[in-house]
Amino acid sequence: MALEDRTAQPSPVLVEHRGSLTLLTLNRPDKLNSFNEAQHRALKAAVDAAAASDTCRAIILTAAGRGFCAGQDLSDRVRPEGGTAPDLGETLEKFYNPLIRAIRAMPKPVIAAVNGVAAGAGANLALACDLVLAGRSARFVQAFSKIGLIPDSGGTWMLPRLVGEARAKALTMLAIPVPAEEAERIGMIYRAVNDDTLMSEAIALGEALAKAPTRGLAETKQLLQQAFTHSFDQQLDGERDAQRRLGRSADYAEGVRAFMEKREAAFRGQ
Ligand code: T3D
Repeated sequence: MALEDRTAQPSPVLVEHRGSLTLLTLNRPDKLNSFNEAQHRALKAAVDAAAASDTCRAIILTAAGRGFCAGQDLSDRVRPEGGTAPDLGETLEKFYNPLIRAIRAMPKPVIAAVNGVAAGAGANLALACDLVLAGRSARFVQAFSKIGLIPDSGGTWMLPRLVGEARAKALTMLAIPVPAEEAERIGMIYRAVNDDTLMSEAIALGEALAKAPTRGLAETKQLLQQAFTHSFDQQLDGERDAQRRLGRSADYAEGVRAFMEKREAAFRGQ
């Protein structure tokens, strides 16, 4: 009989496939799912696998326990007075930036189901997702200023665009916690929902998106993201090119046929 390995660590990220929907669950609940290297590596590998998968057509990112993610695990950052300072730029270069870039480049929709507090890089990880649902007890905290850092993981780019520069400066400089309902009201997230229906609503949304014309959603996502830095003319050109590509897709042909035949379209993500 095989002996149980009592030293085995639980996986820091759980991956579940429900048909074309992939659920990724941060799984360090006793640390409020804050990031250490193992969680970074596991999440990036799972995100890359979802991006490359032909089966996966939508992703939900959520977390175990009472929190979504408290950002960097600060217990990995404690040093004695006079000790050598860590190179935080290296951590961003190696872990946080590739993760955020992968989510923004993901050619399928990513839903964040924020089940509790999202702080520091954890807040900005959620905001990098395409649709953010949050339980009413969740809150978003740009905690960085409390430890002398800047809002990373895309926070300085995303926040002023979502909530305006004035509010972004207040939320970041004062580290004001934003409850889920307030986050919805100011346009920071898509919707606040009851805690006990968060996962069922996220899954319903994910299943609907997983049946949608995936290539069209991917082109929509990229065009909307580029809109912040492109001119109107560049955007018109981008729309022309995307529409040209999509006009040749199987899902477009199916969508038009289904409309004419007054039936539900059966999109295959192709
Ligand atoms: O370092 C680099 O590589 C650069 C990249 C940086 C990215 C970043 O994310 S920097 C920002 C890091 N995060 C924070 O500063 C957030 C720190 N945490 C908090 O502000 C609060 O804990 C929360 C707002 C997240 C939650 O508050 P609350 O009152 O609900 O819970 P709590 O009691 O403060 O925390 C519960 C436990 O989790 C507690 O441990 P204990 O006392 O039960 O043993 C607390 O120490 C621990 N915890 C919370 N956040 C972290 C953490 N432990 C390690 N790292 C954390 N980030």
